[in-house]
Amino acid sequence: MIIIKLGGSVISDKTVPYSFNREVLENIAEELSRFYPEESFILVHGGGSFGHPNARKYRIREGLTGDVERKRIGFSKTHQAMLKLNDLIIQVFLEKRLPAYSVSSSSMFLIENGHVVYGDVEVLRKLFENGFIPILFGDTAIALDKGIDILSGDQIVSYLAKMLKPSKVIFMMDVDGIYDRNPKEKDAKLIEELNAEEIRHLLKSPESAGIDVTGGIGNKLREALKIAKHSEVYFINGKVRGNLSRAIRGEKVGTRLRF
Ligand code: ATP
Ligand code: IP8
Repeated sequence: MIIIKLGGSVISDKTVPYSFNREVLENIAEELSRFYPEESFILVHGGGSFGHPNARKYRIREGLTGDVERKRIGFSKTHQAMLKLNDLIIQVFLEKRLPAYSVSSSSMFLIENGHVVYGDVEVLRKLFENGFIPILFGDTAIALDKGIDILSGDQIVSYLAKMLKPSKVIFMMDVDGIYDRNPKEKDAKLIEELNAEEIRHLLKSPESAGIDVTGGIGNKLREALKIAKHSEVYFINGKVRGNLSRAIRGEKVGTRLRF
């Protein structure tokens, strides 16, 4: 079984509200159909320009504080925005005859400090044992510490990997892999292979490595460090046709973690 994280930056333009990269999704679905059903998949997608603007507007990460009535409405609206994005993705898969099946993360997980503390994966296990491709997503979540919060797709991937021990976890992003500094900086170099020590070094020295540890990529690397103890981990550019197939086949592409 392979778990794939579809980055929000791959499926959507984060600067354009409610934008959906349909063509990119069609390519991804086509590539998956070359391997399904011999290989089973679970997909988790990010919020892109559907979830994040709502989460920001209603300050969901601050929890159920302040004007709680407005907060509750915002919590629901953020979830509904994610359902819309999820539906667009599912429709593309169904058109390609792939039995994608939507699973709402907010109905499955309880969180604390942004991490999953409860999540029953049995339904998920049965879904893929019966040939479905479950598609989860970063979502709103009930939080034990502050009532409500946002659960990121990367945290979901990390929890599912711990519970289900997939052979591979593939993070699809809008850049070619992990760089030695922010890829927007001049002279940034792609790192083709990373071991545990090198990841710890990148996370420990954000200035020299140019990695924003509080941002998305730091979180991804921290989670990947845990996942790589039992599964192969790849970071690839999800917008480049053929990359997903290469990672599924275990060929050289993007950044691979070697432990
Ligand atoms: P989401 O988590 O919202 O689904 P995503 O999975 O697409 O989104 P981001 O959190 O946006 O991923 O992280 C990917 C971004 O991180 C890239 O677009 C890149 O610009 C940025 N980034 C910063 N530093 C690095 C680095 N050292 N290596 C690779 N990407 C980096
Ligand atoms: O994009 C966030 O998921 P992520 C989901 O994977 C919401 O961090 C609702 C903003």
